[in-house]
Amino acid sequence: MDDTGQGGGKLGELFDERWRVGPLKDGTFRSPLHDERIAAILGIALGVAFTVCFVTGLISHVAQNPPSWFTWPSRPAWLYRVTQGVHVATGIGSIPLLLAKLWTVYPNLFRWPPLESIAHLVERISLIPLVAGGVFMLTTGFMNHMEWYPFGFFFPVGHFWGAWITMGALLIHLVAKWTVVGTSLRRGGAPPIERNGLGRRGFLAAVATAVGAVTVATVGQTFRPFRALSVLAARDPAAGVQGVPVNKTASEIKVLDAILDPNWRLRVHGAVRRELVLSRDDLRAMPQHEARLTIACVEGWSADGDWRGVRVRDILDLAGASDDATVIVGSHQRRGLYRSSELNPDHARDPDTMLALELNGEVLHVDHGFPCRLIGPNRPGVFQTKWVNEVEVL
Ligand code: HEM
Ligand SMILES: Nc1nc2c(c(=O)[nH]1)N[C@H]1C(S)=C(S)[C@@H](COP(=O)(O)O)O[C@H]1N2
Ligand SMILES: [Mo]
Repeated sequence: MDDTGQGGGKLGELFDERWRVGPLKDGTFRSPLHDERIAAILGIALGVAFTVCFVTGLISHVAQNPPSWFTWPSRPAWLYRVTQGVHVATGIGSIPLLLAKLWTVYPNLFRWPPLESIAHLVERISLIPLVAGGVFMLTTGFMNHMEWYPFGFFFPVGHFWGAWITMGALLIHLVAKWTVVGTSLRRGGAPPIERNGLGRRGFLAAVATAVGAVTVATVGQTFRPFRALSVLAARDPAAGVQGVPVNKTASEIKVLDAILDPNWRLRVHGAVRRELVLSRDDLRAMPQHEARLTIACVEGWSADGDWRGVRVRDILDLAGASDDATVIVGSHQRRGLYRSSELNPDHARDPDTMLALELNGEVLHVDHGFPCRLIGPNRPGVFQTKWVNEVEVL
């Protein structure tokens, strides 16, 4: 790098030239691609990508853990699908960006002198949470999207706190590098060309191509026009019984006996004027509603289906629940976070929120939640509870 060996600050004088061995020697890193301007351009791209990830990640967080002053709306119906699809796509696209950036700047680890000033020390230390955080976010995010959970912590909690640490370190880094980025972008000049090698433009074009390639090869999991190109995606949004992927099957969750019981009933209770106990025939005898709605899984895939069933609000009216009631929809599943979900009044009263009995013209498959499952607009997939047997009005 052209700023190595300046030796300016006070701390720099503490380092004896005799310690300058191995990669610390001048001229170890010859590629002109270890370049400030490339680092600046990749840094800006990563800053934008991480900010998009952070904002869309926080949206997913408040959709799933709404603070008391906030209600996640049921409209627009496509909102969560888009924010979470963008989150995972931007995150995956950041992987080649981060690798390229780290490669470009790693010779700085061997800068001489290693430290120049207290400000330099602080800036160096802030790189630890930045690099570790960036790598942690992209690896845990990617593993989660691949449905691979080898780590011993609950993914969203680690990923959530990792995001704050990473973004904090990114902010410090941005302040520290602001002037350098400005000058190196203005300086322009002839791009460095290594003899027989890749120039600056070529290198950036290669990185952009890699970002484009991983995006095109994965985004079809949520963006249907790219489905045929989606060779690297964790999910094919059209592969699954009744044309919709299945996350957890009925036999995995061990609900088959309960849902196939001829005496199956749906119980509606809590703050209601009449408790209801409804059979499948009772539900089929109620007015049936149809809507095309999306399963938008938090893990980044999404799929549409034509759903048919009973509106939740019709069930609430039949039971005499109040208009502004919050509702818990429970299932036969015994354990696990996703065995039930909450409907805020907006979702409970939405004309498309229903207990579906059919999917794409067929009786709901056991793996999609037979006899009935919750489906509504703009809900994270984890809240589209399957194998519903209980509606509790709060
Ligand atoms: C390869 C890159 C990434 C992938 C594939 C990815 C994937 C995911 C997934 C699947 C979730 C949903 C978790 C859940 O609710 O179960 C999520 C949530 C989140 N992500 Fe990422 N992510 C990536 C990178 C990032 C980055 C770079 C940031 C921020 C700098 C970030 C911030 C967040 C936040 C704040 C949440 C919400 C966590 C919560 O609900 O508490 N992600 N991400
Ligand atoms: N009872 C129950 N409902 C559940 C789940 C679950 O594990 N248990 N998984 C959820 C998740 S994570 C998603 S993405 C959707 C998937 O629905 P599908 O299998 O019909 O596509 O169901 C949701 N409903
Ligand atoms: Mo999901």
